[in-house]
Amino acid sequence: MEDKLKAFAKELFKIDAIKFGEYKTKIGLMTPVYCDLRVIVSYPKLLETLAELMIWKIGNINNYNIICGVPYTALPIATVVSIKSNVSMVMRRKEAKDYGTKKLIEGVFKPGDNCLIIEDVITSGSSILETVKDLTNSELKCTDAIILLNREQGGEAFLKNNGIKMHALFNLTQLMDILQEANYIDSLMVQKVRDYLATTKVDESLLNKNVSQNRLKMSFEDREKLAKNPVAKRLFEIMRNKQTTLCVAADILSATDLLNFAEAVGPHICALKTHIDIVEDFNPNLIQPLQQIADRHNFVLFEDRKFADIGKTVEYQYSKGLYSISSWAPLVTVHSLMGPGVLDAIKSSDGAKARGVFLLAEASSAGNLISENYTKDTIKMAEQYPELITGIVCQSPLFTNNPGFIQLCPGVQLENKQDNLGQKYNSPLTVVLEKGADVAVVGRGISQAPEPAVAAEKYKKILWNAYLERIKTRVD
Ligand code: 6AU
Repeated sequence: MEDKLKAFAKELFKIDAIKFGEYKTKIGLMTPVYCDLRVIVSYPKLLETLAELMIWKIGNINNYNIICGVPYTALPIATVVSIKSNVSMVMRRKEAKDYGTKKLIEGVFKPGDNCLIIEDVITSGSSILETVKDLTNSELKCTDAIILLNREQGGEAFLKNNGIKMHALFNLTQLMDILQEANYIDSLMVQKVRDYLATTKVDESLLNKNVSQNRLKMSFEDREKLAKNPVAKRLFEIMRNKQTTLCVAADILSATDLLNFAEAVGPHICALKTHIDIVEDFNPNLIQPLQQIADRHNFVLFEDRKFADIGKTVEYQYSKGLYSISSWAPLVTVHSLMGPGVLDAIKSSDGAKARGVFLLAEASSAGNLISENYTKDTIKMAEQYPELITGIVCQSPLFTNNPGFIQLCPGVQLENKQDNLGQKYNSPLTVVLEKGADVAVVGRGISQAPEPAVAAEKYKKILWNAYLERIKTRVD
């Protein structure tokens, strides 16, 4: 294969795909060497060789369910790679068509499919990241890109900072060596290109313009600045200060047990989620000591009321009645089912000013009737209320381009995969690394453990390390 690679480099030179002189790159840098792979469509045998070399370089191409070429030059390359490897392809539109479905990604794929990016030349990496942004917005997973030529001008590091590992057939230096050895270029030109590589640096500000804000790769500190809802800001702050993304579900039937439980797990949690209407001996006097515990241990009280009625009724349920939720719970859950009137009701009801909503977009229970469109429309509804919405309750990495929202993921347990009433569980590692959870809700995994405080600490540590792992730049 190494010989094939060398022969291929020489062919590229012969067809003028690699030229020497004075050229301007896409982002405005002058360069003595220019690689124009557009001509390759006129040389089918070479295109075929390029595809074979890429498949060889990437190793196990069957790790990917989908491939995508960066438009436009890499589209024919990706097509041939797809045919040769039998891995299906999607196409990214540069602009969504302004009629019909407005899809940015054409082709058949499933959320979570692993997509390999294909590109001809990398200078800054910005074109690849534009494509990655659209793919991840469509819920495809992108971790690797295969490239014909790395111009060694910072693109590889820039991709790495954004979670993409680059695999290149050649560096510019290697390519120059092959061409010099074949006497296609002289030492003067080689020196000129070497000097150019040593002195040219891609302007960081040009690069940063294109950085995609993928919440899954961002720190809570950075995301806190982008949150518009005051409770989201507070949660981000608590999470990074206490180093915990654990929310416990305190589904406990007695007032005394609830207080004891809150006191025990308090040091390890960012939020305590209640179903206050299940407390058999509920009395409004329960609220004050609960608030004191929350203040002492710095966590948020979160009433999981799942409001789902017309706005006016929700206003009463939220701010009146025995529970007077808005007076003590800064956070509540809401169903999008009944429309935005519910959110308007929460926004305008009496009660404490700093309030936030987790909107339910997906559920952890088997056989739930939530459809893909319902989920998508729920996210859209949330985006209409950035000041009110703390985040989304869901089971998959949605809204990756909206780092100000928090993903809350219930159905988390180490011991069991399900209960006997349809609840489904994932492990803490899975929910953070695969499902996109920022905050994980653990109920019975902690409340029914022999020592809830010990269990809470254990979950806290696993979840926090998984978060650190997720935002870490890939170094391999
Ligand atoms: O860990 P568990 O199964 O003991 O408790 C899970 C908690 C319960 C549910 O009411 C809640 O999480 N929940 C939610 C929430 C938070 O709204 C949504 C969902 O889809 N699944 C789920 O279990 O208190």
